[in-house]
Amino acid sequence: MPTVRDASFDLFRAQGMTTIFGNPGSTELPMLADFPGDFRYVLGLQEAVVVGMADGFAQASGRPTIANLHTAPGVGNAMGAISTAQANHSPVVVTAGQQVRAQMTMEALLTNREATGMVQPLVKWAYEPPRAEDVPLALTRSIHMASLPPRGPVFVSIPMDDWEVEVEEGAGEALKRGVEGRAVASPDSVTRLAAQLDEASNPVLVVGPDVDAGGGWDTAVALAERQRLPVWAPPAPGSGRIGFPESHPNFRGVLPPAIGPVAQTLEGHDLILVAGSSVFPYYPHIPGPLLPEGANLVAITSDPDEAARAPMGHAILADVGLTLKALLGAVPESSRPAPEPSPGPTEIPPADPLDSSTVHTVLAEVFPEDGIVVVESPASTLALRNQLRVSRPGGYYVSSGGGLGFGLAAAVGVQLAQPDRPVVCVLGEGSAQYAITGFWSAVAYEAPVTFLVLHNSEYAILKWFAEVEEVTGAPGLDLPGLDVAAVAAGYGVESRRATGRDEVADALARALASSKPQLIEVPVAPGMSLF
Ligand SMILES: Cc1ncc(C[n+]2csc(CCOP(=O)(O)OP(=O)(O)O)c2C)c(N)n1
Repeated sequence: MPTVRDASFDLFRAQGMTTIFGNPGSTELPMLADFPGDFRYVLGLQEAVVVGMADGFAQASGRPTIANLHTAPGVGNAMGAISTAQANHSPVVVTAGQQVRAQMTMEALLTNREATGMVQPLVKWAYEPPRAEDVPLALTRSIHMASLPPRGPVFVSIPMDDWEVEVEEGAGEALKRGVEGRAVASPDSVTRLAAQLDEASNPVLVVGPDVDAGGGWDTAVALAERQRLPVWAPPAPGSGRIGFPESHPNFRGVLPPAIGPVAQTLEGHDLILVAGSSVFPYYPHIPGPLLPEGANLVAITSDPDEAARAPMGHAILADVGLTLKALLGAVPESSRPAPEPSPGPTEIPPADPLDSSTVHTVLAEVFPEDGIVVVESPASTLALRNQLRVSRPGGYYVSSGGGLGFGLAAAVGVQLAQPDRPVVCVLGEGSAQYAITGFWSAVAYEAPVTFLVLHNSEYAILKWFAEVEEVTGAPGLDLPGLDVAAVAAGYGVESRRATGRDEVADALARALASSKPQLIEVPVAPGMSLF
């Protein structure tokens, strides 16, 4: 009979999971023995980076992706990144080594004493198989759990002496299984929603990250056009992908991230249709009415938790892309007047020294049509959205959970999953530190990411929050003396500093044309950039 290792790698192969992200320790080496030639192992130098790269790869490939970690301390290092993968609805299959079964009860060195409990709230399913023979079935189950809606990370702990054990007869059957989970809303609810939409006098559409993840981009555009809907993106900090072209004339902008301001922004609309977003990823607590006076809200989501926890409105639990398609087929061409054309990017007056908004106008000029931007630049995310107007599916990734350390690592994973699309990773110099070793993986695996680091020598967003929260005298908000270009060069990334518009434009164009990772660090004025 095949060993657990052979059966598991056959499973990974059958599921198209031949790229494995990992950081190995002694407890993982037995899994990696005689590593098959048709697999690619992508080494991350710290576990948070391993999971961040796997998250980016999983989202950009649309496929479940393995992140193999080192027993308790390795899983511990990765917890923030696993929580981000959960917020991102990213199907990351986290596996970790464990002490041999004979030494677990005596808790020999490197035993993860409560492997499943450790990650429990951050994953859809956490498991340590009771017998070695069960490992391949546990991995099969974990892959299906990660891939079924709502997608998300799972965890399997595998004792290191399991890999050589032979599986039982018939074990192969389970490994061949497929599981499908995209379910459209019932015909009744589609008909009701279609009538509600068509009869509304001033409806509006809010298009969230799961529209992109679920392949609903074109349908959302067609629905907005047929029903003459103005379109908003959900609040930026909790919304990891863009589901609607931001250069489209119907696109109005990004909703503000607080209760009162959202209702104010949507004032005058009688129906708010939300697709593929939680309702809503608010952050600062600015109280107010949840909805404008007299408005109804209907949300389509594939996440039962999102559906249940919303503080207002009605929710339809179903595949977002398929349900939008059914809705599109059920509504007529509307005779409402077309929404006011989008105001387009805000004009930015020349700034010396450069500010982040100006840098984003330069980025917009050189950004390739099929480019992908991965963003972790908290004080300039809105300016980037305003200037860049991302308008291709799979073109934008940001951490949905608000945790830093995603951007740099995810950009490497996204680039490995999409080798033919240019990837630009925009980082604050503070954010870059949370996944700094990702530079090494970009070089080692020849991921030609263009890293654009906006260096303002501070945690600008936290200074802004301090004002909102009326906090004065907080320490730890300044970042003097960092040199990201020098650190990246130490990892082998070709790095330069650029000041002035033309120098930045030239450096970006050269980096985008390069087949190697490149970094451009730009000193920018402190403070928030909103446009
Ligand atoms: C894991 C984690 N730790 C801390 C924070 C808090 N935090 C949010 S934004 C921020 C500052 C980021 O600084 P930088 O990347 O330089 O961006 P800027 O605010 O200057 O645009 C920090 C520390 C966080 N979001 N996640």
